Amino acid sequence: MKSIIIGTAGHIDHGKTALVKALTGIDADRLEEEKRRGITIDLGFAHLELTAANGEGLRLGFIDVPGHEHFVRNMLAGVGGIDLVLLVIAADESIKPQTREHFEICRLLSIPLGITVITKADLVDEDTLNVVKLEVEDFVRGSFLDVARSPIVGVSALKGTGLDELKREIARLAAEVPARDSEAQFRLPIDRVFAMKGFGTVITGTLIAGKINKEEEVEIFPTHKRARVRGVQVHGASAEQASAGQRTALNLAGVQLEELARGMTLAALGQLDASHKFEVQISLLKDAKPLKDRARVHLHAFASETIAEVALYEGGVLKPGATALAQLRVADPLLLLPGDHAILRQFSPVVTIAGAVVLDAFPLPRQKRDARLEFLKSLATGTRAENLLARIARRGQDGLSLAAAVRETGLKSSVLQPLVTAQLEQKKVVQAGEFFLASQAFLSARDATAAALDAFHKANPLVAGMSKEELRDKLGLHSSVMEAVLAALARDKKAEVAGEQVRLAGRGVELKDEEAKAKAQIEKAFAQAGLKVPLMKEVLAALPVDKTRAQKLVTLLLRDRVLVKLADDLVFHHSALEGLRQLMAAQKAKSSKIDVGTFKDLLGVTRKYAIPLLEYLDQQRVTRRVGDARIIL
Ligand SMILES: Nc1nc2c(ncn2[C@@H]2O[C@H](COP(=O)(O)OP(=O)(O)OP(=O)(O)O)[C@@H](O)[C@H]2O)c(=O)[nH]1
Ligand SMILES: [Mg+2]
Repeated sequence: MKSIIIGTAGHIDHGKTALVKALTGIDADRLEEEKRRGITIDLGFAHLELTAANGEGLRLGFIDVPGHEHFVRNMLAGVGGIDLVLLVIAADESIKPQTREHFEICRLLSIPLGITVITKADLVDEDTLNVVKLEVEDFVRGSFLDVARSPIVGVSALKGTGLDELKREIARLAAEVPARDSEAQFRLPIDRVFAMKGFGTVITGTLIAGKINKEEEVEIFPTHKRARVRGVQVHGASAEQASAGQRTALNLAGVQLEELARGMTLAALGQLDASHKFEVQISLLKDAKPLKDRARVHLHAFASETIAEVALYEGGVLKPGATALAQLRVADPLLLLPGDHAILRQFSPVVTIAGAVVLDAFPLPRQKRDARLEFLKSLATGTRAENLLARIARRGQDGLSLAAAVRETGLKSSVLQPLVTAQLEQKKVVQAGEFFLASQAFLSARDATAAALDAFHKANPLVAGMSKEELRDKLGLHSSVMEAVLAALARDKKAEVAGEQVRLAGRGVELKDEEAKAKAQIEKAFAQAGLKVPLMKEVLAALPVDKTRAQKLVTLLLRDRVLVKLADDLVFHHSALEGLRQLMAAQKAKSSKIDVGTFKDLLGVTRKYAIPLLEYLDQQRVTRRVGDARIIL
């Protein structure tokens, strides 16, 4: 059975609620104040089942909106997820201000389908009805409601005339409603929150993407709170699952009523995220005032509402009727994804002025303007695969993880993975651990690595190679990317990797035989001495090489941290210091406090050694000095 969401739109008192009731039998004005004042204030809901001409069952969910100009915000909270609009115009009043505003909103939101309904047909004679029809025809010309595509139906909710024709037209158009994207992560913008006796917390909304199941763990945005779906209702009946395009009510466990509000969004746990900045394409209405760069506006997207600043990318002012790329910086974080629509209303006086389509919800902070614009323009026209490639490419040498791709696109990883695999096969993309890099970016990371190694060898002719850590810091690469780059260089025999050390092939110090022997001799002398280290000059004097070369060998050993210098002429082998740490750990079991005397006795060394060693331990946070003694940490 196909599920369709139908919204009403139109000026106050034109008969929207009466029409919904005539069609469904349900009074959508549920608030006491609405009944008392005879107007709609907040969203109302109703449902109806129809059979399409092809025999398919149709489940229609109605969202009835208020027409009053003060409640356009509530209208906006309902209209975001609809498939089809009934633009209601009373025959005795014809087109009025909110007829225009609601119609513009529907256009700006790119609502695909609609029917213009002329209500209260019983209040006018046939000539007047025909005149109103002509006016309306003119009004909708060129839009999605143009009579070439979309009917105008005259009805009387009071007398019941025209209702059958309207149902027929709804059933006909429902067949044209495109299936919602089931490959997307589920998102449910919350439009109502209430407590139900015996059930606890209930939220309702139009499921705009994906599917949601009973017992599923969900995340609430922007607060990141979690909840469990205890029960699902679709169009008022219990269900195991709700899918995109259905009016959905969820009974939530693990969350308090006060932690939920209209405007929040439910989504799959740990998959998506809210954002403060959105790259959008803005379309300014023809009769709006020019929109200045940095203007503040009210932003409405699905059921949410916040204040946003509009930063125009091209030119300081957007002319009425024009379209431009812009960044919206919102006061409260929102969960929006590419393709989502928003409505902008002037800050004051509050009137609808523009629509915005989200292109990207996670702008890179330091991307250059030209690259950014090129990226956004390509997103506006690209296929799913092309856009994914553009998203990978814009990350340059940082690459894009699958998790980040899910967050940016709202698609499931099961949809993205095959796209990435194809791009890996086509060599457009290279994988580096959990990241995917555009081939070009990977190549330049590779070249930069080779250049950095070359520079290192030139500056340090006596050093065997560069440490990976230093190389990574220098290039600013993530360790996964670094590893993949080094693996690629090694595969091409351009570099050699030994443990934590990297060198270009054929570069780095090649110690001559006697130098290598001398180096080993120094190391051995210190390793065997433990903490009672010899004087460096004595060790060096015994070597088979001259003094300057011997000194350079010591530099090498210090650089590679084989030897550690604690003070002038006080050098230890790293293994001796490691042993000292273990000794201190064992000592701690006996007493957590140690004075210099005990330390000396424990190590069997003189004060000359004991003091620098204790200072070393302090610095390494193995001990902490308290007066003359130390606490072992
Ligand atoms: N004669 C006649 N009266 C109608 C018809 N439809 C609605 N009305 C009356 O018009 C008044 C307004 O109708 P509603 O359905 O509440 O109008 P609405 O568009 O929902 O108004 P808001 O929600 O406040 O914007 C009520 O008194 C209805 O009884 C109709 O087809 N014929
Ligand atoms: Mg109403």
